[in-house]
Amino acid sequence: MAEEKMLAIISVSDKTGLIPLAEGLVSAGLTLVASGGTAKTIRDNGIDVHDVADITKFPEMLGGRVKTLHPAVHGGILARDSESDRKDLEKHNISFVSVVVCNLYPFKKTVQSSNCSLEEAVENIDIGGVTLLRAAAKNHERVSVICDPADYDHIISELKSGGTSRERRQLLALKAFEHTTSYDESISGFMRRRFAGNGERALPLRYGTNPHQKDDAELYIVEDEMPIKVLNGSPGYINILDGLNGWQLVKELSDATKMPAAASFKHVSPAGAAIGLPLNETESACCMVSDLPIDTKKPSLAAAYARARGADRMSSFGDFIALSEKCDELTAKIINREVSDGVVAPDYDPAALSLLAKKKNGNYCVLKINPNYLPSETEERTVFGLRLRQKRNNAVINAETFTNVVGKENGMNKQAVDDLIVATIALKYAQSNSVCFAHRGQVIGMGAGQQSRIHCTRLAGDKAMNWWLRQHPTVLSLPWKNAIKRSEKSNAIDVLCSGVLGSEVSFLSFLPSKHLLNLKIFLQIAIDQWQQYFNEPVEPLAEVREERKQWLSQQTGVVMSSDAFLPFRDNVDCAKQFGVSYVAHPGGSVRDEEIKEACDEHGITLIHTGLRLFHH
Ligand code: 93A
Repeated sequence: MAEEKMLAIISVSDKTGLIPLAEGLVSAGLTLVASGGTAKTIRDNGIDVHDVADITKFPEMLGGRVKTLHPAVHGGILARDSESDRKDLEKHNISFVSVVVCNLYPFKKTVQSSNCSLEEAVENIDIGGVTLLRAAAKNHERVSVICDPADYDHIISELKSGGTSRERRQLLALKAFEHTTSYDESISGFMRRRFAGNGERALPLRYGTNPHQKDDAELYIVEDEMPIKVLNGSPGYINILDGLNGWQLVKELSDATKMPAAASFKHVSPAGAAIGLPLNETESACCMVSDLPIDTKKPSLAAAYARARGADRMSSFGDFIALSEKCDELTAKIINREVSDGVVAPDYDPAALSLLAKKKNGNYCVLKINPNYLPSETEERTVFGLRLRQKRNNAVINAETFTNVVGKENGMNKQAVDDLIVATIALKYAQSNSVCFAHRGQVIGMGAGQQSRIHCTRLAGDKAMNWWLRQHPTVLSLPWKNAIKRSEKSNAIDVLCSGVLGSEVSFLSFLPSKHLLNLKIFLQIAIDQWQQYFNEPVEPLAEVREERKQWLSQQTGVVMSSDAFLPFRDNVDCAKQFGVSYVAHPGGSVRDEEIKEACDEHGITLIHTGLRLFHH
């Protein structure tokens, strides 16, 4: 073969556009060399083409497993335009290759078929083609590499008019590397499922976010061991999101406070989160754990979960739980009698595991996480086919975070600092915007996922108000009938404390009287139904407005944290109504001064954290 002749190596599984491509390459002055099937197709169409064997002097072998893997091919591709490389080629009678056209064995398509055997998959792992693409892409300074039939036309026209530009070759090289990367990902994905799919690297999930997103739902890890083991049940996609967010939350919370921590997640936001501060009698009653022997002197994991679950019992219904420590039997007992979807913890006492494994007819999801697992510093996700990458939010929140008091100091103390840590770490794992109220080591109001900050604050305040009202003597002494379920009690208490029981008629008085009459009847039925839970009639709290207001005004010492700066003072004014005495936000608003004035006015200690904590 004449030394000056430039070769184009063609080896394609997908033969779309092959003939016009071959014609184009010939008319651009290139000599064609192609692998078996590709050469045959070209030749059958009357176009001159050499077999690879013509330059390798070696036949294709092993039934096609070795076609192009030869120095005569790769020397021609990888040689630089330099004196010494030229000499090497001359010495071995090898021609320069200036164009490589290759697309790979259809591995992805092959393994998509449900009855694909391992042998079939293995035979579809392309070696020589990947090597052609990689070599040509590496030597893009001189070689044009084409892996996509959609590029044939414009590359041919560039080759015909003097050759491809360096920029074009760089883009083609990038495309080839991306092509081989995604090809290798599908091979490793297949291998992971086949060889390490029983939990070592991959966990199949029940389904994705919704039941119709069933195919391919899995959790997997690359180049590391799976830090999660499924001890019972079978997690779904949202369970994993809740579990991973919850685990980070409780781990950071217990690291920062040196106390056991628990979180109760729903829809990827904490409905409750707490450290295991011993509960007082009222808190025990509100959290519906008065009957259990939870330590009243020392912090405990049981107290942490009782608080996390007790804060907003309505939102925690069907929660996914995270525990910072080995789950003991007492904590498992609390979990056992609640409606819940699953739990993640570093370990389980045998008695605890045996209780949990029986829950939900044996389907309760129990995950064990390796507490020493460290994720990589960057994280990635795909949205609408596009990949997003960022540094992980590894901001550490501890007592140091709350040292910058910018307004009048009104008595920071250890409890306030711990509560600020609880509220702020909870925000770090709550969907933004979010504002969180905490008191005595637990979240008492989470306002998450609102686009307007004041709505977050109102929502958090509303939930905090609910928490306070649940401690009202009327609520604590409700004359329950026997056999009312825990979830029904929570619901009935929520109706009572939210003030929705029959109290909404007045503001609807603009309605035509006919409708109003219907509505009154409707509400009366609701009240009657509600009264069915009790042995004797209960007077709704909302109807004793003054008493309600009076009760709420006694509450103080609450902390409020915000995941981004407070834009207006209305947030502070609103918070004050719910007993907030400490406000932490990043600061940096144009109205910082106005916020400070509002805090000073209300006797609230204001802290700038300098740390924005959006989470999505
Ligand atoms: O089995 S291989 O990995 N061994 C090789 O040496 C080799 N060289 C090219 N497969 C190889 N190829 C692939 O063959 C190409 O990537 C292309 O997909 C296919 C084209 O084969 P044919 O020209 O025989 O139709």
